[in-house]
Amino acid sequence: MLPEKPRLDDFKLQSLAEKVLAGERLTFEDGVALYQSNDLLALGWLANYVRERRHGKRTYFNVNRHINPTNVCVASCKLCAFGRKPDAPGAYTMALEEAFRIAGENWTEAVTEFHIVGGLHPDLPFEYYLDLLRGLKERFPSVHLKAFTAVEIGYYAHIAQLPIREVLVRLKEAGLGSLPGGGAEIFAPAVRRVICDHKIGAHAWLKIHRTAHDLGLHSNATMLYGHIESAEDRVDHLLQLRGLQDETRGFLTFIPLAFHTPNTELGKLVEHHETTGFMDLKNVAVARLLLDNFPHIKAYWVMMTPRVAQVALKFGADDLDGTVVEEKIYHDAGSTSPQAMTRQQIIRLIREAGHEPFERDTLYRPVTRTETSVTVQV
Ligand code: V47
Repeated sequence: MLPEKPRLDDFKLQSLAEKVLAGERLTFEDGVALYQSNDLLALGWLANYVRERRHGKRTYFNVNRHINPTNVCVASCKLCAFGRKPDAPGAYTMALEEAFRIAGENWTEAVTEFHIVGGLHPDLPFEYYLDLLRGLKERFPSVHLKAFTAVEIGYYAHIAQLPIREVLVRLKEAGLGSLPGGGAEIFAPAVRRVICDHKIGAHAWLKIHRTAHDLGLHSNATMLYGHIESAEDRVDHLLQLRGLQDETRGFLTFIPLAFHTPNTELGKLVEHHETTGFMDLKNVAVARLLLDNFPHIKAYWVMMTPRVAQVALKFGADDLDGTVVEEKIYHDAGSTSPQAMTRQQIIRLIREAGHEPFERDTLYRPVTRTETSVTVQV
């Protein structure tokens, strides 16, 4: 049983706490007040209250594999350590057969999702991405393809000279199941100009997700924090996401992403090398409180380390993504988290937090397993 009220050390949170307990929507000013408060335990209590109201002690996880078909990218975003120019050391582009081979490496039936994202390649035609999806579907028909950020979709529209809707329709026909949440970064134009000048802006990012939702595709959303953004920029970002979700109900999960400085240009503009545990947990809690229409908040352990991600389950997060075989984007930016976790390791983190592990597919449908088979309950 939850106590009726949180213990508040920061009395400025009083009226805000009352709103949360009453299930009322928080405002922009409330969001800024949450970020300005150092009463992390009160924020955590409130976020956990909302989390338990929705999900009880259930914590979701999935078994997925990341595939990054190319790191060659025409953009030169200051935040990124992954992208390379075509002739730079370490640049790679997978032939389709290679991508299919990597997808199947150490293959187990347990995998229910491929998470596919890559650079904006100057020479690959749109057909490459369609063939990639078709080939994966042919070889792994039961696996959900969560592929291509809105930034990539916008780029394909540009190279193929097609409207966004048409690009999404063709990708869906080829096997696309949903869109991941990357590329959102921070919507505020002044920040975007510095950290990812070459990416589509907020309006285009939101339009692509709106169109995907309209076509019946679900998607996720992210926010990159811990660089040059202000509390106001973060709240603005979250409320723009909340606004679109009010319209479409197409988002499944929000994932706060902590900026990793190593090997990035942006790293030279910030004072610290990494975000703190306090900052990571605060972002999870504020997201849970402001995004009242998002079903799920994900603690992405690759980004926040398994230790902090586990604690985040008490600060508003209800989802631990995932087994994540071979993550590259964060590891190129110096992440010291492991490259993968087993199902058993994830289940242990969840159980130790006193929660019930709930294996899901990408669309949060339950996955049940016997010794020999895997079933997604539709
Ligand atoms: O958009 C890139 C971020 C994102 C760095 O939808 C960096 O389920 C920190 O979106 N430091 C890609 N962040 C990852 C992503 C994601 C991850 C997990 C699950 C889902 C999902 C989506 O990674 C990029 C960018 O915001 N990123 N470089 C960096 N140096």
